Amino acid sequence: MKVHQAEIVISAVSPKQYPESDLPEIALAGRSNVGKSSFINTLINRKNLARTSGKPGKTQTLNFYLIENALHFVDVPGYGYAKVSKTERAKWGEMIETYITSRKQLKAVVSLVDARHEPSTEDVQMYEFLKYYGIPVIVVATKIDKIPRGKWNKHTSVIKKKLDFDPKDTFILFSSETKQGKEEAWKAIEKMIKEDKV
Ligand SMILES: Nc1nc2c(ncn2[C@@H]2O[C@H](COP(=O)(O)OP(=O)(O)OP(=O)(O)O)[C@@H](O)[C@H]2O)c(=O)[nH]1
Ligand SMILES: [Mg+2]
Repeated sequence: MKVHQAEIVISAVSPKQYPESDLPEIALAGRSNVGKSSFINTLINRKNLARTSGKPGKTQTLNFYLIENALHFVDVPGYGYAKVSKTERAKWGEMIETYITSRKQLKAVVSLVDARHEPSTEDVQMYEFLKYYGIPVIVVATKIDKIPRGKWNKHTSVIKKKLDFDPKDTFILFSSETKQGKEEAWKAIEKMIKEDKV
């Protein structure tokens, strides 16, 4: 998709704040600091529309971005951020769970993992959660620019094995630095948002 127009629509916490729109939605999930906001910015050719930060925990609400009047990207706060209280973590869980299990427009979740490391317990739980609810998943391994090319296959198999990756899902090596995987990601997303429109 060639993106010319992209804007933030709303930062939502509860369902009544979700945009009233039937447009398909693609949500981003992943550990704090893994590169969710950077992924959105890369796909829409913007530097910092989805706010990014070296500090984890930047994104705190469900941020809906309208893209080309064709879809919403939903930037979701990251998990695994240590400096978060139990109460906040519970609120986070409820916010994500409500959104993922109730939003009819949700076509797929882009589940981001850090390409450098074996997926964390929370990464595995997130993937299992999405599979349990039958949500199509696009697994994106970020920061691939930090791994030498000769090790890409090894890292791919470590990630797939730990996640018990379903071969029906899409797996993409990605970098918001080099833009590697950008076209592949758009292709996967476009397929998901078109699938039931035929
Ligand atoms: N080298 C490299 N750095 C990246 C990449 N993607 C993100 N980063 C950096 O990682 C940091 C976190 O990126 P964000 O996009 O803010 O991460 P996030 O997942 O949105 O984080 P939260 O909003 O805290 O959940 C920033 O300093 C980014 O510049 C990548 O592909 N390669
Ligand atoms: Mg973010």
